[in-house]
Amino acid sequence: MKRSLVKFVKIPRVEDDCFLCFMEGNRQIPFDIKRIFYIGLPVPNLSRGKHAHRVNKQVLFCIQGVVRMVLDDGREKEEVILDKPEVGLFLDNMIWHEMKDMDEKTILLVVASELYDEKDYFRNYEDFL
Ligand code: T46
Repeated sequence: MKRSLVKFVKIPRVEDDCFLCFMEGNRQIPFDIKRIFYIGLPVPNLSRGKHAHRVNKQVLFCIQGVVRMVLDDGREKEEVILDKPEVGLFLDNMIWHEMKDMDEKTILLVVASELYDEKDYFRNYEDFL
C-alpha cells in the first residue's frame, strides 16, 4: 500500500462563546516541544519553505486563513490544504515542504522538536535528494 506523506494531528477544539484549541508535548504532539514560531501577514502569492530538515520534526497549524502545503520525500509529492485551527500537519524530518497560496489573513503556528539550527536545513533540493 502506498505510504501517505500527509499525516494529520487533530487537537481538541472547545466551543463556547469562542473556540479554544490546545496541544501538549508527547500527547497530541508526538515529541517534546522545544520551539514555537508563527508566520503571518503574507504578501500576495507568497511561497515559503522550500527546504527539509535533517532532524527537526514539526507540526504546522493554520490557525487563521488558508495554506496549501506541498510535501515531497524525494520520490512522491503530495499536497494538502490546511484551513482549520484544530487540524495540524505533521512534518517529519527529511520531507521537503513548501507553503503556498496563503491569503492575507493566514497565520501559521508551528511547534518544533528542536531548537533553531541553520545547519539542520537542506535549502538546496539537489543536496536534499
Ligand atoms: C519550516 C517552515 C514551516 C530563526 O532565526 N529562528 C527560527 O526559529 C526560525 C523558524 C527562523 N529563523 C530565521 C531564519 C531565517 O533567517 O528566520 C528567517 C526566516 O526563516 P525561513 O526562511 O526558514 O522561513 P520559512 O517560512 O521558509 O520556514 C519556516 C521555518 O524556518 C521552517 O523550519 O519548516 O517555516
